[in-house]
Amino acid sequence: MTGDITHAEVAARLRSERQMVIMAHENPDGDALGCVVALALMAQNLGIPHCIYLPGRAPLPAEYTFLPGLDRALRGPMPKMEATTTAYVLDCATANRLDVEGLRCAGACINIDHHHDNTRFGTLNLLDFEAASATQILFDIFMSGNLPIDARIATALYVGLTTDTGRFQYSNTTPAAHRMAARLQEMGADVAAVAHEIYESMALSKVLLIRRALERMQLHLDGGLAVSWLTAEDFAEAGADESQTEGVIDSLRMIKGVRVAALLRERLNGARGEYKGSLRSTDGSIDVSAVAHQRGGGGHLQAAGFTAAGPLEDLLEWLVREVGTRL
Ligand SMILES: [Mn+2]
Repeated sequence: MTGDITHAEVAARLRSERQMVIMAHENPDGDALGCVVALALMAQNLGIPHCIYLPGRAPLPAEYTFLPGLDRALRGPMPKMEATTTAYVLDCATANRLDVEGLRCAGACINIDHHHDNTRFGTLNLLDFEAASATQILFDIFMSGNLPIDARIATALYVGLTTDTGRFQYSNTTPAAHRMAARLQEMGADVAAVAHEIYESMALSKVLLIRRALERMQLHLDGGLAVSWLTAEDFAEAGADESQTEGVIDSLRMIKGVRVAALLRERLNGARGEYKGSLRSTDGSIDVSAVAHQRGGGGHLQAAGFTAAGPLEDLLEWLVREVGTRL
């Protein structure tokens, strides 16, 4: 049975939880990590036993490891849950990459998300497609229940907001997003420190990856599509891991005239020759999640992803064709 739950109802539940497992999607981004940290800190402040679980084993993106508590996150197989445990799944459009059987053991699974293609996999679902980030939904939950947001929680919520809006540049940067940012700053979020940690502390290995991606870049469709790719060898040469790919695509999307940017990267932990594709639409005129859906992926209208088997040449050809029909 799935049902909808309101912000206030989640806030009320939070005050009476006995045990929580707080989780997000595989290859978590700034929003997913901001969510799990903010909710874990709230659980801690409320005195609720809890843990953070992040599926997969790949290292977490280094730019977010300043957030407190991520070093204690459980990785690999999902922790065993009991009927007294509530699973909170954050910023996660589907349960595909989660252990669905393991989730069923929990007393309830609360799905809190803002992806428009969310599959409503929770026993209770709080979906807000207008929210700029999933941390915005958490913020609204905390505010509706008068749950005190301290400086550390404010910082974690701000991390999700600033990364999912592309530093308040994307079209999802609503007045509500700016109002939330202002409130978080008043609550103690250090916006300059966050910007420094996330955007001005880049590992050299990541810079080398970006350099390689730019060297490789191809422009197609009269400059409307910018594509590049990174192989396992590229990662080895740069001394980089998969978690350092986040943000590489931004160097492609910023070029004048580019309406869709695409990056294909070979998976290092998956099957050899399998690629993860990231897609960005710069002006929102093309729904890149529809392109990603063709290969079993998904996401937002302007930011989507998929995983597909190679060969690389076929994937590149398919991308040019698929984007070409939509430009
Ligand atoms: Mn998000």
